[in-house]
Amino acid sequence: MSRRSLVLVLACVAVVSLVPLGCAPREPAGEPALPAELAPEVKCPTDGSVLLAVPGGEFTMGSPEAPKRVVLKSFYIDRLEVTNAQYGKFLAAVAKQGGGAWQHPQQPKSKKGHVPAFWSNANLGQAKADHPVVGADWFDAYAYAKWTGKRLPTEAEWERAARGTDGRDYPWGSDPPEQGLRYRSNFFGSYLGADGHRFTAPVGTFPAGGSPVGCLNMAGNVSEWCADWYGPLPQERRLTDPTGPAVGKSRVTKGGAWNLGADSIRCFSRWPMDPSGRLASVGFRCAMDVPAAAPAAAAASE
Ligand SMILES: [Ca+2]
Repeated sequence: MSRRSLVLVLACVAVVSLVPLGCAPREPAGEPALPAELAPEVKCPTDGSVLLAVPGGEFTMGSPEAPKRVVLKSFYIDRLEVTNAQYGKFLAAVAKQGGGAWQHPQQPKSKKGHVPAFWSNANLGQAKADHPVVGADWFDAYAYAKWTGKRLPTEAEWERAARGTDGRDYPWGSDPPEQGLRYRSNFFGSYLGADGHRFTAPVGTFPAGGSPVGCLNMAGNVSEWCADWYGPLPQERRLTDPTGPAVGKSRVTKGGAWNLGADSIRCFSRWPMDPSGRLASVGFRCAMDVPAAAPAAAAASE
């Protein structure tokens, strides 16, 4: 290929990558109807995040080689990954009040504060206000969630919110995240940067990559901490509200990231990670239990 042709091809890649995939229809979600008492979404007053209701019931968890039927209670989960702007408010609260009230009991005594790695990095850190926070370790994520009154999702909750009930590979279905030069995810595709993002993307990018319940960026962008210790999934084919092993050395991360390939961002993929590890590819989102008096029911009774 001549140098001129190469330049033309690269120019085309740059132009096509700006075309959104938003017009592509999502596969039928197959979501059960929300119980009447469950508000479809709620807003967290502390960090301003929107949480989506995930109705309780059964779903298919795990790889196609070892699928499990898992029953969960209804819960709420953040629609988006936690951003640098949100995390900055948490750091301000820690600076003002000290972080002790939100600290996990097993947090190492040697740990100093909650400022994430890469916080000053121009591509990844606080300068990118609407990008997902990265470089926060598991204890940072735990403390952030506690500050907001939320918690980290269990691995099962995370996977249910990502892939719906029908065992699909990706949040949007079974199609790969990259079709030609059209992308549904910020991941490491065939053409470097052709998804429009060399590192993280603003949260909410790739609306066509949403999950059946409406969560975005569950495949790619940043891998996400879950509450569970990492271990083999239980032998049983049917599980109810699983919370992972009682003890462990690593915590679970899910969803894959901007620097991982298509296979690694499938919903059932899972990685062990040192809870004190701070990577440029790992962030998180929060979840919460359904309040004892659900907002919709409370509003109706007023
Ligand atoms: Ca993600």
